[in-house]
Amino acid sequence: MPRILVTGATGQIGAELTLALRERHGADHVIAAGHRREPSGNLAHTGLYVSLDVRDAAALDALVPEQGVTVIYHLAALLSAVAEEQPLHAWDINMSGLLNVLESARKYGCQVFFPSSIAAFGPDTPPFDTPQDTVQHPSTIYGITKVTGELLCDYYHRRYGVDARGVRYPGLISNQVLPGGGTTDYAVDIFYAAVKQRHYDCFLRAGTQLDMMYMPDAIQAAIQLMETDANRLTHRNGFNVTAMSFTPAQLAAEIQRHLPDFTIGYAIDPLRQAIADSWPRHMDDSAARYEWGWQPRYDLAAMVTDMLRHITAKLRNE
Ligand code: AKB
Repeated sequence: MPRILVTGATGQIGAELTLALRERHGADHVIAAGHRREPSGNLAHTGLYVSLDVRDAAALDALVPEQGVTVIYHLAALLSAVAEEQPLHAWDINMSGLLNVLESARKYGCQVFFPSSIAAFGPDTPPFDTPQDTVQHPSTIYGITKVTGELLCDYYHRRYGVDARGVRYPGLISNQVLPGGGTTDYAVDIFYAAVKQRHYDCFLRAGTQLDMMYMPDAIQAAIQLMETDANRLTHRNGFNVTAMSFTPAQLAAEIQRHLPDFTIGYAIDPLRQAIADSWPRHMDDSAARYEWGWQPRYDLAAMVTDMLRHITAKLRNE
């Protein structure tokens, strides 16, 4: 039975991934580690929670053997827009954190999951059907930490045999934990505004097309990749994965099918627009489909139906 540590467990992916892993392996086998946000709800009540700053190598090095950790899902990181406002801080959290995790994994023989992002690509990358292996050259500090992270994970595998694996996530949409400081956050914010006010002012232009994914698929991708027989993998890190690709205008139109009086306006944030403009429009994820059977369950219509159902219920109970 694996003994799993999830860093960034109070964040957008971490909170749901921790609960999914606890369901799968038993609550006692999954340790949640967070730093900036306090755990709440089921996360706080179902298993062990530790406060951990991933930049603290000594604390991580003590925790891993003490708890007999065999697998680390390393999710603690700053997202794109907030990273652009504090580049040095973003480099520190995103890179020192990953290096510390890889070092502990090397010393104690752990498997590692590292989430990269569409941000690992840049303006020189082919924007449509973006190949698995292509020019990356990201123009944001967040993207630079992601591409460096992919390379570091590959290096630790080649040099030390660390079983490090990862995907390039698109924008993630969750009905539970809110994202913080990302460029794709509009695709979550819009649902709360639609249910509460029937209007949303989007910070990206109407036609900004980006890859997206509903959180249950994102959780499934991480677990499925980590459990795949290593012999099937040609790549290990930075697998392109996507489930849908849409613009704010297309998302608004799909919401209007459920809420006909919903309207959208545009109040462009130049920082986030510039970041979005540097990312691909639609990735080719055939390598993930071929090597480990990646198959998303939610398309735009299914995601919008499920999000509206959950957000409506959540706001009614508040
Ligand atoms: C962000 O917008 O920063 C993230 C991402 C695409 O990595 N959601």
